[in-house]
Formats: sequence, structure tokens, C-alpha cells
Amino acid sequence: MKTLRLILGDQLSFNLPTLRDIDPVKDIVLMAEVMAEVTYVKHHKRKIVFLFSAMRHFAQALKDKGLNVSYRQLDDPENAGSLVDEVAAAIDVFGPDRIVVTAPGEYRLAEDMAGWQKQLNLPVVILPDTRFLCSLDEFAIWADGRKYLRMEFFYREMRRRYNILMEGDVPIGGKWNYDADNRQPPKAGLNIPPPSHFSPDAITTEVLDLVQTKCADHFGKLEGFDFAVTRDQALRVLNRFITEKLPQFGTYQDAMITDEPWMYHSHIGIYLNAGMLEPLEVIAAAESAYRNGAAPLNAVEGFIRQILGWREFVRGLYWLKMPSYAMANFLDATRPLPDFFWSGKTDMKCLAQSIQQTDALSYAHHIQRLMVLGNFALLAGLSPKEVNEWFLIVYADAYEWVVLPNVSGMALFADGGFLASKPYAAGGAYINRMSDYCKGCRYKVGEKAGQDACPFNYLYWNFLARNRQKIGGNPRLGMIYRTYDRMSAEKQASLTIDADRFLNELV
Ligand code: DLZ
Ligand code: SF4
Repeated sequence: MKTLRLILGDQLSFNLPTLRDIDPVKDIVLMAEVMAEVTYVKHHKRKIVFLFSAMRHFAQALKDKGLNVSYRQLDDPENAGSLVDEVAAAIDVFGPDRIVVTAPGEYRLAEDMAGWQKQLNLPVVILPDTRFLCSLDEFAIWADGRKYLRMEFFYREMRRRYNILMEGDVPIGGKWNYDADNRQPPKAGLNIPPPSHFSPDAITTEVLDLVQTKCADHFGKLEGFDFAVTRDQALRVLNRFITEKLPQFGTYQDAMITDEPWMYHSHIGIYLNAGMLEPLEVIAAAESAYRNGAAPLNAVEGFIRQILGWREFVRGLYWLKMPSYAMANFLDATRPLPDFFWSGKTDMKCLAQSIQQTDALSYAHHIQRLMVLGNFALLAGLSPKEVNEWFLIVYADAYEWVVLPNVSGMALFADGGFLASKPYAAGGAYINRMSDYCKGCRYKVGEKAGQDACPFNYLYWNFLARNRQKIGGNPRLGMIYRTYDRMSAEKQASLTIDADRFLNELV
């Protein structure tokens, strides 16, 4: 049987189910750069360059293994514009008996694909994506009957199941979670190792030109593009992280320093989510660093939790709850995204730093995303739909399966607490503790009211007051509401005046 095997841009794995049982003589692998995927949201230019260059390198690696690969470039005059139309065109050329593809990571495309068999009048076999450590069925069984889903319990089961950082039945060190040791503010004189850097080769250079021309109106900068674009390079990023940064990763994972975008973070999410690295090999590398005495437990456990726990958890939750999860708006937040999310032009230095770095690198670390950008979006009542779209566009590691639970569930409390036990709202004091941003800001983080006060301060209280009906009964917010209630009526009124003034001026 002659099979046409479609590989998507975030499926760049040699052990992809699509490639299993391939007949190197008869079968054809199809990969296609298409405008429909480039523009369903207008992805950051750097993200597109990364994916296209990685796709082209992967196609070459498959050819080197002796497979027949049909690769469609974006600038090919015959380009059909969408994945399904590219498959149709390949059917005309190669005359396969069937199509095989691994299930896509996004609901949008899965829905579309479900209609392909009828549309193309040919069998379309959609294989489950086995590149995750918890299958969707297993996750559904775990979630069954639970009113709320909490990552911590899921993570413990995954630790047991894969025997990661375990001593028999108990977690190494006696605790499952060492985050209490992982919240150190930045300190002066940290010697942060530089990130891995890969100069563009001929393929990447060609893609850079292509994206500059075809996606000129997309957000983001291309200067200094240096991401890994092959599996070997991605492995080098991983290995350098393990030896140079992992030992300090835990302690400073929440810290933010002006003009230090990478800190001690691994920067491997983009490679994991595109299929170039596998979760278990990443986890094994971190665990052996602990067992060899090269990295402390708080760092290794915290890092492994992100991959074995959080990443698997959000993916499972996404598929469990789609399509309704995309509509969730528990707090009825409707404010449009302010323009400065695109320009970076705001006097709030924490936001400006996070957005400008996102523009330059298509990257920001989890606290910049959650506690600066996400926190602002929560407090200002920005529309979950618009905030989700922004995150999906701007980050090179972003696909809807990872963005939606993180943004709607974690940052915006838009699912009403299905994922998070309370809204992650914070005032300026948190950002001041975890960064050096406030020193260079035109606002004063110590001031609570008035034109010069840090907007996070009055927006925080205004958020709690505004949403009291919906979240006032949350036991984890009880103490905070009691503090609010002890404020004088004038103080409460002045918080509302400041917040209204600020929010009305947002454009
Ligand atoms: C993100 C992306 C982009 C920008 N371009 C392509 C493309 O041209 N061809 C392709 O096969 N995949 C692309 N992707 C990744 C897909 O959008 C991704 O596979 C789906 O969103 C499912 O996760
Ligand atoms: Fe951000 Fe407020 Fe600090 Fe300025 S003072 S950097 S707005 S937290």
C-alpha cells in the first residue's frame, strides 16, 4: 500500500508515529510551509523562521535516511496555501492509497482534519501523538470525577509511574515539591552564563529572507536570530543548560533582572514543543545531574516538575476541556488588549522590559509571562480571547494546547478555578521583590495611591473589590479581603478613583 505521510511543523521527531512502519520505497513524506498556518494568528517572525528552518533541516535529515520527502516551500508558486490543499495536491502527484498523520496539537486543526477523509475521498489515518508521557485517555481517567484539577496530585502520580526522583515509594529527600527554596530574588553580581548561540546557516539565511518579505507586517524582530534548528543543536542547548545553568535554576527561577532575558532558564520549551527534544530524555538528563551531585534537588525537582508535571497536565486538560475552554470568561473580562502589548511603549518598566524582550527574542520566562504580563491582564480585566491570542502569537514555544490552560486557567482565572486554586493576583511589591525593574520605573512601587503610585498597587485592590461577588468566597483570599475591609471608606474610594483613571486612559 502506498502511503502519503504528512508531518506538521511541530512534529519534528524521528520517532513520530507517522513514520512508524514507513516503506522507504513506496511511501512519501509530505511537509509543507503554508500561509494558513502562518496567519491563523500572525505568529512572531522569529517563531516562523525557527519552525521553517527546523522543518527544512528535518526534511533534509529524513532524505539523508533514504526516505522520499516532498517539501513545499512557502514561496513555491504552486503552493496551495493550506495543509489540506497541499495534501490534495500531493494526492494528484503521487496517487497514494491512504494518508497517515499524527494527531495535531491544536483543536482547530484536529477539527479540520476530521473532515479530510470525506473531503479528499481517501482513507485518512490519524494516529495518537505518543510523544507525551501521559496519553489523553490516561489523563481523562485520572481527571474523571474530580471537580477541580490540581497539577500537584497529577505530578505525584507521574513521578511514581515513571520512577523519577524516587526512592522506592517515597520521593527523594522526603518532599514532592521544593518550590519553597525556589523563590529567591535576584542578587547583585550573579554571573549568568550566556545562552547557546547558533549562527544562521544557508538554510536559515534563506528562511530569514523569506519571512522578512512574506511576513513583514507580523510582530517581532529577526535581528540576531540564533535558535537551534536541528536536533543536534537542540541537544547541545539541553546539555549546556544541564551543566551551566541547572545548578542555579531553582534558586533564581522566579527572578527577573533588567536586560537579562535568559537568566538560568533552559530555553528548551521551543524545542520540546516542536518535537526536536523528547520529554523523557530531558528529564533523565536533569535527574542524572542530581544523582551525580552536579545539581541540587530543589533545582532538579523544580525543573522536572515543569516537564513531567505541568507540561503534561496542561496538555491533558486542554484536550479534556476543548472546545468550551476557549470560551471561558468566568470574570467577564472584556477590556481590549492595550496597544503597548505590541509597541512595548509604556512607562511601566516591568511591562516594557517583558514586552520589548518578547519583541526581540520571542521569549520571556514564566514569571515575566505569569506575574508581570498575565498579572497585569488579570488586574486590568483584559479579554481572555485577546490575551490568549497575544501569547499564541508572540512566543516561539506557543501552541494553543499550552497557551490556553496557562493563560485562561493560570493567569486569568477565566475557568473559575478549574486549574488554579485562586487568582494569581499580585501588587507591585511582588514584582519589586523578584526584580530590579522598579528602580528604573517612573512609577513608585512604594506608593499606593495617586498619579505616581505603581498601577499594580491600586489595580490589585480594585480587582479584588470589582470581582468580590465571584471570588470573595475563595478561602485562600479570605485574609486579603479582611485587609481590604479594614481600610477606611476614603481609602477604598481613592483606590477606585486611581484604578478608573488608569483604566480609562488605557488604549
Ligand atoms: C506554527 C506553524 C507555522 C507558523 N507554520 C506551519 C506550516 O507552514 N506548516 C506546518 O505544517 N505547520 C506549521 N506550524 C505548526 C502548526 O500550526 C501546528 O502543527 C498546529 O498548530 C498543531 O499544533
Ligand atoms: Fe512595574 Fe510598578 Fe515596579 Fe513600575 S513600579 S516596574 S509598574 S511593579
